[in-house]
Amino acid sequence: MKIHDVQFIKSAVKPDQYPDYDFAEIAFAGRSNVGKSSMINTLIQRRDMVKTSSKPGCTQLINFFLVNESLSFVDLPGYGYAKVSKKVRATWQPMVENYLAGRPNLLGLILILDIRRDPREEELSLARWLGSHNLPYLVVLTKADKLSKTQQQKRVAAISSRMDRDRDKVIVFSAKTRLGRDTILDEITSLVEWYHTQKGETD
Ligand SMILES: Nc1nc2c(ncn2[C@@H]2O[C@H](COP(=O)(O)OP(=O)(O)OP(=O)(O)O)[C@@H](O)[C@H]2O)c(=O)[nH]1
Ligand SMILES: [Mg+2]
Repeated sequence: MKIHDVQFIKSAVKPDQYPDYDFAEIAFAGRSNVGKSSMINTLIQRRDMVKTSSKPGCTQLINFFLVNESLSFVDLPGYGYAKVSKKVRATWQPMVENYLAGRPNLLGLILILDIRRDPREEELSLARWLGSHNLPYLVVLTKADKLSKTQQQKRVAAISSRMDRDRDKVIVFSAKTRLGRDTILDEITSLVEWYHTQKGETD
């Protein structure tokens, strides 16, 4: 897939604020500060289309972007950031869960982990939830530039086994070197093609 056009559509906290379109949608989820927003910037090749920060808790709303006027990317707020107040955390979880459960055009998720860290309960339970709702997801291990090639392969083996995933469904990525960018875009393209086939059959 070649990306030639990206527009920021809007931010939302609840379903009646989501954009009223049914373009195939891909959401980016993961722990706070893991690099979700940076990954979207790398995929769309805009250094700062999506706001990023070295401080966790940067993205606090659900942000919708329209790619090539036909594909929607959604940057989700991160979970598991201990320093935000209980009140803020209590609004995040339903915000993301409502989105995942209530967005009919959501095709799949990019579940992002820091390649150096083991998945924790949040990632494992999100993966189980996606599985039980038949929502496809791709596991992407980011910040790979922090490790050597050998260390990367060791982490792929450990994390894919922990998450009970085929190794070839776990992608190594770096926003810094763009490693893995084309693979992620290819996977997204396959998902979108599958979505249009399905839609074509029911429309
Ligand atoms: N070395 C390295 N740093 C990265 C990479 N991806 C992101 N970062 C850095 O990690 C920090 C967090 O990146 P963000 O993209 O803002 O993370 P996020 O997951 O969107 O964070 P929240 O919006 O707070 O949930 C920033 O300082 C980025 O520069 C990467 O692949 N390699
Ligand atoms: Mg962010």
